[in-house]
Amino acid sequence: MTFCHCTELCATDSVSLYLLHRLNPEDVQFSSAVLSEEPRPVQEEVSVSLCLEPSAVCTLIPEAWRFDCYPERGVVVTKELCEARNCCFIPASSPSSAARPSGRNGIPWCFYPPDFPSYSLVSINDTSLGQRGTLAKEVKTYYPADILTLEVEIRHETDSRLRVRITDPSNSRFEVPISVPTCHQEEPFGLIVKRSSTGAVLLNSTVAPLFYADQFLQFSTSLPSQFIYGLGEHRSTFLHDVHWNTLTMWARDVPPMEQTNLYGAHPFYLAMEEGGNAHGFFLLNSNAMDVVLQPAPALTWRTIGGILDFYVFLGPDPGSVIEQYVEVVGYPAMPIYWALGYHLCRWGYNTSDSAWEVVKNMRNYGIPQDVQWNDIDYMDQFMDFTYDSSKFATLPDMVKDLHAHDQRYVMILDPGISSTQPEGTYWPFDEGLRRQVFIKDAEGRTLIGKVWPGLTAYPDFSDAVTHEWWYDNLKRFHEKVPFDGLWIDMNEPSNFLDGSTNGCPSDSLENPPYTPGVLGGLLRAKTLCATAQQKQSIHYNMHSLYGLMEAKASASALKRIVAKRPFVISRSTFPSQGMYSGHWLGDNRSQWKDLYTSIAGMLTFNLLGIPLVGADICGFSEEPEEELCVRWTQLGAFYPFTRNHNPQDPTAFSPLARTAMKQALLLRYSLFPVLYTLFHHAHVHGHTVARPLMFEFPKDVKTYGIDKQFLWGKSLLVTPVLDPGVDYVDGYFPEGLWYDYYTGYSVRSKGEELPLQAPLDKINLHLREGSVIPTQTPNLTLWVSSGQPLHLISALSDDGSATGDLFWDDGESIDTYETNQYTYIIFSVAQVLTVDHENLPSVSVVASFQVLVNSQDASFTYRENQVRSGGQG
Ligand code: MIG
Repeated sequence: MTFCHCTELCATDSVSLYLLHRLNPEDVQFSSAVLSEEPRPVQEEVSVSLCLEPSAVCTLIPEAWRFDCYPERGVVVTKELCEARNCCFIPASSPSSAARPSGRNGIPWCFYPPDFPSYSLVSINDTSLGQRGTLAKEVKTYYPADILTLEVEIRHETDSRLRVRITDPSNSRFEVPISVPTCHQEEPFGLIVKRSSTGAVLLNSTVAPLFYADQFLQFSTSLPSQFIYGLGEHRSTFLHDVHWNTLTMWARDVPPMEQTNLYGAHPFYLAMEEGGNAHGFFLLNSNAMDVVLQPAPALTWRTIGGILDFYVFLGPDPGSVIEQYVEVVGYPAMPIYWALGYHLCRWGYNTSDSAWEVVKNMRNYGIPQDVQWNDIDYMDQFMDFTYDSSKFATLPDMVKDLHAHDQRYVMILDPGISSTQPEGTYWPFDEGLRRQVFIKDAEGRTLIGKVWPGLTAYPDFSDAVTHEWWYDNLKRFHEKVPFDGLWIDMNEPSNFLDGSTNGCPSDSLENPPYTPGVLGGLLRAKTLCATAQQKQSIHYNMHSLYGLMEAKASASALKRIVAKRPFVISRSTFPSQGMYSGHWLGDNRSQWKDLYTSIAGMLTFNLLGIPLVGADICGFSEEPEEELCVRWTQLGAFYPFTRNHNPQDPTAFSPLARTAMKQALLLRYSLFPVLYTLFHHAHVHGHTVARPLMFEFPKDVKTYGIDKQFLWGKSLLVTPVLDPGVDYVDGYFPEGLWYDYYTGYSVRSKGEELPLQAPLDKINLHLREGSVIPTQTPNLTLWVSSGQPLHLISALSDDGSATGDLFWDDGESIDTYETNQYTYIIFSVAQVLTVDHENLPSVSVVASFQVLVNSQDASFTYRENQVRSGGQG
């Protein structure tokens, strides 16, 4: 359909087809095609003048509504260049944007006029689930291989999920090879999705032209608010800044910094609407892309390949949006129980004995530890599936000792396989060559890059043959070192060279007409050539899927080897990753700022269906101050995945600091039943584990930007200290009754910030009214502590009631929920006023337990007359 904002005055050939579909009877009305009633504020004016002077039209477009016509970087965009694209050129008013003739973040000087050519809807037919139509455009734009005819398919897949696919009917294009619920083709443009109950416009693509050239696909939409979340992986606040903020996606090995594409790519956002409703948007596309946020508010997807295939999730509350998203990309795996314990890691133990020493010290000090890790220094010359037989001679003994103490061992693996060992001496490479598992260059030779072991080949995890080879390697190594889990690093994939030892060809894949704002300016920067060949497609399309596919191979191999739930932690991630692995937030620094940003990172990954996530506790690079490391261990005790990866472990600090860290970890261990149950709900329902406050209080706008506090599930509020030298912290308490976890004292909040005492040995924790949580006496490992008796803590609401639940199983068998090998208990507590035989009134508490054991009912009720109300009871 044409991009035309004026139905009346110049709607000559533009289709005024206005389709209305009931998506959800109550909720949403959806229309495709040109619609001109509400879209954008300036509409009236624009449409009037459109039929007048073209340059006058340009001046009528408010700066916030300019859509960038010249996103190319490194070009000084002049009036001439801009007008050659038939776009409007007006230098921006604010001085701060003067720096940008072509920069990535600022008000565009060169922007689309309202009549810029776009697609018209030339036909549309009903299908069983929606419509299918044809889009056509008359003029080609300046991007090569512009596709003039497109097919669009709109499917109302469920009551809460709309899917739109726009494809090229005459050529098949790359599609992301992950299994999403099956659907067929095409998409629309000129799309408006409106929530009927409120009138909120969730999506309106008529605000800018649609592009669909071979290597330049662009789609813009207005947003109903400035409250946008998700769009990983980036270092930012939890709430994204919409003031000309470009978020680039292309998996990249780099220490997290703002405005930079990081390890993973997640083209999904959650948006809040007025009144507390929420919806989500997922673009199923793995190519390098920019997502541009601008203050209109509006958002532009700009990708350089694949198709436009997107989903709209209608919520209507934030938690439901995530459930609906996770239903499409895949539910996160239920972690093995010890995944939720404390993990200790370090790059540079240098010997197995020194790693072992730390384990023993931890035990001596009574500090909980479930898992010991090793980084690349365990390997022989950094080669996968080997260990240094002198410095790490005692590694097998250490692993044996860990197992004897109910502890586990995890080691790192990098994808790069050394390619320079004498033939016959390094099975992984020899065998890999034989089975042809490695990624090839454009000419079909094994592509060689450089990583820790020196020159390396890269396994192609998009090929099933490679999965089998990976399994064989793991199995052979497991016979020497019986590891329990895997840490997969460098899987962007990272390369110390750009492309390969032979460089890369020069063609339109390596130098696309438009390159998103990737760090280094080239797709091949610190990774493989875009032209490299993988089984399922060229690396240009597959790049950001590398970590996902390696995780999938690793999880399935591990499952076969240990016959338990596989534990894998991956650096690079893509949608559906949660099915195979967790994630750590990469190479942070030992700085207070990194402590703070870790919360946003953790919450974002919970939105992305990868709840098993945490940052390197105490920071990865630099030496932490003791105080920082204490505060970090306290916050880290509430990361769903808790790993210290710093030269300093808890035993390295003063007795005071050590004790504070120990307390924090014991607290986590005592809450294991709560955490484990939350993971069950993530696995079965797609719930978040670490949860933003706004998920529970979506009508309270004050919660929308909170990223210094968070919840576990619906009821445990965590308020960490994030600043040096303080013994108090301000925390926001949404309206209601909150109980101090340690004292049981309650505060009633009207929805306000309250000061809390926070000496060095305390992390503030509050229990929301109406909740019951199960706890256990902690011990040095989760194996032991999970065998302890259960306690219930009830935080009664005003009417004396509270509820909670517990999921329990053997902690490690595969698919216990799916095969009914579990117990699930719902606790409910009610205060009942009774009158005894002497007519004396008394209050008793009745607790009922709805119990399911292996799907059999085993419920019972319990009455007690003397129960403290509030706090621990
Ligand atoms: O080039 O294995 O993010 O956690 O310690 C650096 C060494 C490679 C990067 C990982 C980090 C790990 C380090 N690795």
